[in-house]
Amino acid sequence: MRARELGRKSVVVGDRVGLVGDTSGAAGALARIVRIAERSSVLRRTADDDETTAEGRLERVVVANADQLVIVSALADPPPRTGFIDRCLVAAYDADIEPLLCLTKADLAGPEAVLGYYTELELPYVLIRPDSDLAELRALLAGRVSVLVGHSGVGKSTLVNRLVPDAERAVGTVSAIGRGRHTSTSAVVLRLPPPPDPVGDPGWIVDTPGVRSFGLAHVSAESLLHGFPDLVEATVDCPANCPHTADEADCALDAWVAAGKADQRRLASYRRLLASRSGEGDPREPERNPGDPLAGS
Ligand SMILES: Nc1nc2c(ncn2[C@@H]2O[C@H](COP(=O)(O)OP(=O)(O)OP(=O)(O)O)[C@@H](O)[C@H]2O)c(=O)[nH]1
Ligand SMILES: [Mg+2]
Repeated sequence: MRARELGRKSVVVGDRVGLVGDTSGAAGALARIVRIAERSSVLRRTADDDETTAEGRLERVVVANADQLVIVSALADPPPRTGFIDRCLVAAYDADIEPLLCLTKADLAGPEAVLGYYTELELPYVLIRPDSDLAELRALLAGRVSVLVGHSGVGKSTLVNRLVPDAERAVGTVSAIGRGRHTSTSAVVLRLPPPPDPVGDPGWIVDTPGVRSFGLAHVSAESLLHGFPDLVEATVDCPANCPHTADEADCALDAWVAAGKADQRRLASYRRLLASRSGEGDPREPERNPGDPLAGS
């Protein structure tokens, strides 16, 4: 229970709290949350990108105190969307949380197209198939609080059930994005089991409900660029206060891409996000990149 003295301060998954009362954890035990510790990180998303709309101002805290954002994308069923992954990267860098790309359903399709898109980024990634060994992933999760985010049906809960054998997270069937049923309806944090030869902290993992898009109204236009470390370096050659939009003739990003130093599709994705923040994007498909490796999907 929350103590009344907390006022309107919300408690979110990942918060470290002070408790009084029966902290035995036994069935029926009752304790009160009297204090919320200062958060080391806060991962937020908004319902929409435009901060001038009510939806854009509706901000949700996904998780507190996460060290790692595990961006879960299926390689097929549902198809990967680099636009969505790019948004998650922006949110991660903005919140100072390290990103890890987790490509699931590697038994159904190869990762080449998605990985090709991120060549210049040196983004850490893991490939998951139903029979894959999870030792590499466990090593990346050790000692940290990691939060899984991704569309509905990409296999977040399936993965959590494999990582934490007694998790018993419900898993669903895949349906069309946006219209689909979301199997998981709330976020939970679970302790990862200790390895056979326990050394150190195995870490914590947060399973979250699938999201259709990752709204970034809370991220300033300036901070958006931090989600594109492959582009950042080019902007030292931009004129002062360059908006980096396609119609800015002197923007140095075009020459950077023309010189082969970054992928044209990444620049296009960045500019789509810029446009989307000012309400010019298509709100129905905010996560779709026309230059997606799986165009037309
Ligand atoms: N072929 C294949 N199917 C998988 C894999 N991982 C998960 N699935 C299937 O994908 C479906 C959806 O999995 P879930 O774990 O419920 O997906 P989720 O991301 O938790 O979905 P939400 O809770 O709605 O956000 C299930 O039918 C899983 O069996 C995989 O690596 N390969
Ligand atoms: Mg789930």
